[in-house]
Amino acid sequence: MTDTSYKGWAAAIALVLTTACGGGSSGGSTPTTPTATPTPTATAVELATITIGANGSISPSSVTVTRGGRVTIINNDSRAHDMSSDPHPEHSDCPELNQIGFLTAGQQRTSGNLNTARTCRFHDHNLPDNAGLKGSIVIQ
Ligand SMILES: [Cu+2]
Repeated sequence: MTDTSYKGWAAAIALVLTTACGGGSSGGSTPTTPTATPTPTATAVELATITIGANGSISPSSVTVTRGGRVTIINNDSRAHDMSSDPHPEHSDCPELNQIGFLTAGQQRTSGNLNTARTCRFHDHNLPDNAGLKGSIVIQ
């Protein structure tokens, strides 16, 4: 009799353990977060604007325009800047940019039409080595 009741007791424990183990419902696959696709390429516009800030540096240093587009440079610095096409001192690369030229404090001017798909670089003719006043215009 003792033998039989022991077996029944063990079976009851085994049943409880099995039930407890089967209860886990976790472990579903964690959804992977899709990687956001950054869009670093600038949108080409017909008229881009570059500002010379009070810190004496241009922002942004690169803009993208459509073919035939133009660029306006606004001088918000407290001193004058002479914005000219590269290379210094010939300014022969993109003569359309030379139409911007000398800007007194607060003044702004727009380039001629940039008709060729290429990249035009410019600088401040009076500060040709100032990296903060060098920029590029991508014509698409
Ligand atoms: Cu120059």
